Amino acid sequence: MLDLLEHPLSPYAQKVKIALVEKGIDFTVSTPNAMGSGNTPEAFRAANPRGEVPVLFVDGAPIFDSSIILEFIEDRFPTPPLLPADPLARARARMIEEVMDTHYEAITWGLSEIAWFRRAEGELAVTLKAAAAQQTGRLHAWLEKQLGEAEWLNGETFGWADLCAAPFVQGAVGHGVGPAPDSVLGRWLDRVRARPSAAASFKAAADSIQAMSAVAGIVDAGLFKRQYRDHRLEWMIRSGGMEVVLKGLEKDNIRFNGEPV
Ligand SMILES: N[C@@H](CCC(=O)N[C@@H](CS)C(=O)NCC(=O)O)C(=O)O
Repeated sequence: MLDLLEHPLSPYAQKVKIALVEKGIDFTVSTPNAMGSGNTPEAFRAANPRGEVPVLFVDGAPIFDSSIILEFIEDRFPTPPLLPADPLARARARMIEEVMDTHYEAITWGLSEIAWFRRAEGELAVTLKAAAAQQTGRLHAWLEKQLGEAEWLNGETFGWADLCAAPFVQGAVGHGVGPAPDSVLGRWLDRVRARPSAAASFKAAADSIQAMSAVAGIVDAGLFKRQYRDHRLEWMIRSGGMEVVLKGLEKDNIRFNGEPV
């Protein structure tokens, strides 16, 4: 029995959902109460000390971190394989995953902080958004290099590298910094969108965006503490948003990583 704790907008959770659907595996989904607030239920934090989704429960045993969950899924359900057969191609797929999880996600997270949580307005918002557009532009060029002449980032068939990149690139489209639709990467994204696994995940994300219009006030009141962690924190500082971090600390509406206990 597989039960996934997730949030539809989490690109990390989307990686896992797309993988499970591609493999034809049944699973349930639910979202922890107060997700993203820093005040999630004790039972959830016991399953993942970082208080993050996704968490996959396998007959009740929790696995956290999307990369570790994907490795588990591939080990436990090897058919159809999502990783290519060739060791070098497997390493390439995992490198793409790492770049998306760290560099790319930090940018779309930063744009969410501005769009949904109203961390920056006026000139500061313009500066941060311009930095994000430049950074995603460079990463799209890098992804196009990885794609080369192939149809999929994973090689000949859709797989690991594609499902690890697509939720993040789709998120960037929502923030207005996606690849041009007629570019090599834009056409790859269209091919991904045509797959039922990705289409279902992207639809669930789009359906849940509306709820985000209500969250800025809750953050401002300090009731919702956003997680400023590793690459995300670095993105905010190096893109010009040091004052966002300082204000968040002052207002006590940001937090850092939880620790394993
Ligand atoms: N390295 C983790 C990152 C997961 C992550 O950052 N999840 C976010 C949602 S996109 C989260 O749950 N953050 C907790 C919070 O916002 O309170 C993974 O790959 O699963």
